[in-house]
Amino acid sequence: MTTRRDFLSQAAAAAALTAAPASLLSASPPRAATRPVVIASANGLRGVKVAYDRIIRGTDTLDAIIAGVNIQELDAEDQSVGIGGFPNADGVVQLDASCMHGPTKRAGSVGALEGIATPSLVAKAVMDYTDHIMLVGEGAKRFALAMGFKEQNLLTEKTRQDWLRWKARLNPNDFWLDHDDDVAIKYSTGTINMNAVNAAGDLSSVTTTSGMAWKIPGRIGDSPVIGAGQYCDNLVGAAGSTGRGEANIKVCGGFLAVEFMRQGVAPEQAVLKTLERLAAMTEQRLLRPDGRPNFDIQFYAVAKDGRYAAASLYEGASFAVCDERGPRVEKCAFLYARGR
Ligand code: SD4
Repeated sequence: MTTRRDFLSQAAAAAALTAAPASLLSASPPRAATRPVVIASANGLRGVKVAYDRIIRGTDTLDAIIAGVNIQELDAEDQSVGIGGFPNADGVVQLDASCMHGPTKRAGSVGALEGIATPSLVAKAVMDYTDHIMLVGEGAKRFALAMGFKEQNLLTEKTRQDWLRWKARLNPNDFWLDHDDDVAIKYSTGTINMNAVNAAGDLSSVTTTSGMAWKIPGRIGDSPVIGAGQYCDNLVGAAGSTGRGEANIKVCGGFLAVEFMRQGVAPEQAVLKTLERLAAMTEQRLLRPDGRPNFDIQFYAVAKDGRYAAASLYEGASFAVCDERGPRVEKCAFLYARGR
């Protein structure tokens, strides 16, 4: 039997449904932040502190997080980003990056950029100085040089040696001799994604990477794809990803995580639901016998009100965060427990 109270709440729900088209854009967006927060992939621990300190001093959120990721781009020891990043199959370092600035609703991106150590800044230059959003390859490099960026050799001796080992072991019947077989090549998973919100609730996001080690020349991953590698909507939140880019591109994961938050879903559930979609979209050849993906990937999200979260397909990943409690590493939520 329908009571008067049931009837009234059903009527209210029906009225809300009637209003659906408008609410699709504005459905319960989180309130403005009361406290600034910067979150990043785990390799961004130094960067989140730099970005947070700048935001507190009034620096724009995008300028602040780009300063944060520049630390990894210029660190030759980080083999997943900028100088020292793993090269492609030809031994050439090709970098991808993209950024979004919430308050101005603008975005910039570069793909397969060679010879410039800070692709995040080139992506921002595309955003600031052109009517385009994405430049790739030779055109991206010419643009960067015209904007005053300096060309340099991004291949360090360490990454060249790793590439040589990979190449020599590719095929036992080629003309390359295998050496030092006892040396394991370190396949670091890397890339840096960073997202921030300031006290006014303004948001930005950036992702920068050298992409997959030994990729086919010209391959572009998710990092420079707006809506995949990162996405930001100043009404709602920002999100980004590290891990297997090919999997992320198919679900537009950065965008999807922000869309879940737009619907009122909390950041942790938003990134977990994004991972669920990604797992469901994984093709058969990439599934383990137990039906789970045979790769890992992470999503990071911050809401306009300062709530934040990160999640990984598999247990064990961590991420970096900085707020009024200082910089620290926290554990990612996960979809699948290890060993189960
Ligand atoms: C890519 N998503 O190019 C990047 C790689 C990455 O940890 O994040 N590795 O697919």
